Amino acid sequence: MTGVFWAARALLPAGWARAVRIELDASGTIAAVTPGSPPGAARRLSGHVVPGMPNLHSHAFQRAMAGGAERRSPEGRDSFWTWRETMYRFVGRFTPEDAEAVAAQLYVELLEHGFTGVAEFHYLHHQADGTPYADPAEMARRHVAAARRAGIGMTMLPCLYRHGGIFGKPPHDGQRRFLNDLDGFARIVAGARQATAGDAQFAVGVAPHSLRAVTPEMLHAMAGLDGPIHIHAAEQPKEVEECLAATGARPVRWLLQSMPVDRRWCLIHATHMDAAEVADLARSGAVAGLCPTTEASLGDGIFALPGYLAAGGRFGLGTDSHVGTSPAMELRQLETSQRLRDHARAVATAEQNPHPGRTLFDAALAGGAQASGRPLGAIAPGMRADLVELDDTHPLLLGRAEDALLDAWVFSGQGNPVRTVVCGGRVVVEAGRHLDAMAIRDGFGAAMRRLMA
Ligand code: NGQ
Ligand code: ZN
Repeated sequence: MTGVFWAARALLPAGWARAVRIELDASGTIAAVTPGSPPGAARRLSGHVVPGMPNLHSHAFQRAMAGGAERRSPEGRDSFWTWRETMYRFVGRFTPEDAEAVAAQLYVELLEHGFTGVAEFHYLHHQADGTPYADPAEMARRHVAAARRAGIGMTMLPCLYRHGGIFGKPPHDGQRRFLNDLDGFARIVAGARQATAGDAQFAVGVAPHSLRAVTPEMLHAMAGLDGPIHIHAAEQPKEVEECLAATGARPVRWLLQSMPVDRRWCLIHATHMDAAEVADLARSGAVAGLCPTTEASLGDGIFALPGYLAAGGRFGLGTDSHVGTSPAMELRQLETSQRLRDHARAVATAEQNPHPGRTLFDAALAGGAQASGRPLGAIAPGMRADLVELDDTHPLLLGRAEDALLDAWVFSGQGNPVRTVVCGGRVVVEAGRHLDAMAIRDGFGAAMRRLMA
């Protein structure tokens, strides 16, 4: 893997720099970064190079549903909960081959848009009738294989799903493929660790699905395991009501007061918080895992970004159900939903950071890296060599540079100005196309024909 890249401009931790030489070690980690260097024999990236964005929340199989679950149901009154029923019917169809093919296509699309890592919140564990596969980690391994094929970095988060409502309600029939006790869950974690051992492109963490799916005892046990810990929290008003009725506290408040929530934790969505929860989640050092296009698609609500940022809160981006697959689109949705609610502009800015594109991009890199539990999110020695070159001759970006170019990428147009993507030192996207895009798309096409048959 040892190699050298040269960037005409690169976004470094200290800011934009010119003529930057980036040297890698054999494992695909950055060894040295030297601005003001001649290109020499290095591979030249003549555009603006930014750190690859970590994607902190994915259910890869849902890529096969994206755009296909928009129809009104006969009863009307469609919601997150009716979408979930559709998802439960669809999830029954996936074979391991389908799951791998769909995940590989998703990971290609993420790379082509500038995501270079994915935290896979993985709960599609068992056969359609709920029986574990001969290898209980079969499905986890399929996702690891898809990540290797596409060349994206991964934080594999095996998910514990045990119940169908807070705390200990019986599971729903559509949840059969997800269910484990702590022992079954431990076998899947062990399989995921074995499949990824010694590979710097991977990390393993844990994911209690939500307060609807595990008990406080299970949460305590999982908090004692290694790696990042991710949980869905307070996405829908109904969850807040049920948690209040069961515990007397709102979900984010319950987590903050009952669990050792700190930098290891990532609360996915955290949409419905009161002002005190916003401030206290920010103070905890945990990451809010925001999935703006999915949250919009599912009618979840709008995250309390101004108060959260003012309190020093950390966030990262997930694409969750994959109706969007681009970091720029997620950031646009995040900022513009604040504008719609507050009748304001340039929300995620400060006097010393007047560009929302840059402010949001920096914050999402830092939060995404923290929640991924891998050395990501900066072009600096010791970090993975995850580089995204933006083509500054693309019509979307022409005439813009540096922070203003990030604003243009995030806030205008539909085109994709990502030209080259390097992930863990390997060039995976060239001239805007993933190098294995055609073969992976063929596999995805075959899987879609089976799934829709
Ligand atoms: C999921 N997705 O686990 O895929 C969930 C739906 C649930 C989102 N929350 C299922 N966006 O939360 O029960
Ligand atoms: Zn999710």
